[in-house]
Amino acid sequence: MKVGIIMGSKSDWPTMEHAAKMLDTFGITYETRVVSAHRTPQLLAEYSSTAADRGLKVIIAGAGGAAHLPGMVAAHTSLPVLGVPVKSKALNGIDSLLSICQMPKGVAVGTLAIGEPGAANAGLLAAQILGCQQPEIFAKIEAFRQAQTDSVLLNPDPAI
Ligand code: RP5
Repeated sequence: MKVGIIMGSKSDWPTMEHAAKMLDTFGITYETRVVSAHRTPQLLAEYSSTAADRGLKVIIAGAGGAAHLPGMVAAHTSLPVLGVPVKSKALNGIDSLLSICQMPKGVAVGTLAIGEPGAANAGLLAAQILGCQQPEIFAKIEAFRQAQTDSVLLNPDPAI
């Protein structure tokens, strides 16, 4: 596995599966786990502190509400951590977004958009990070982007 996709709860999966689907697009292997910052703090410490030794290159971490998971994972590993703010019921994910993006200086979390687009883009960004070292992944990303461009240019009339 090259990427770890973790989330605070099973209830985050409908959002986080979009990260997995994006990695599938590029043929990148990953593992998926529920790892909660507040319900399973010891598992969080173990998972993130052993991630690099287990061969992971990037961790995608999604959580909602008071979303400490990505920051706590980043505190335990020097691997790049991509945080996905899961949409919460009370505040529509604004709470998740601010919890994840406002990391104090010195420990970085790359924060994506709230919800499904953020999860998909976390998968894409993980692929781009891996693509810096792996030309075959880089080529797939270039093809993916070109296909998006072509689909717009080939159908320029929004009324059709
Ligand atoms: C967070 O609390 C999870 O990431 C999830 O987004 C939210 C709600 O969790 P559940 O109550 O659905 O398990 O820890």
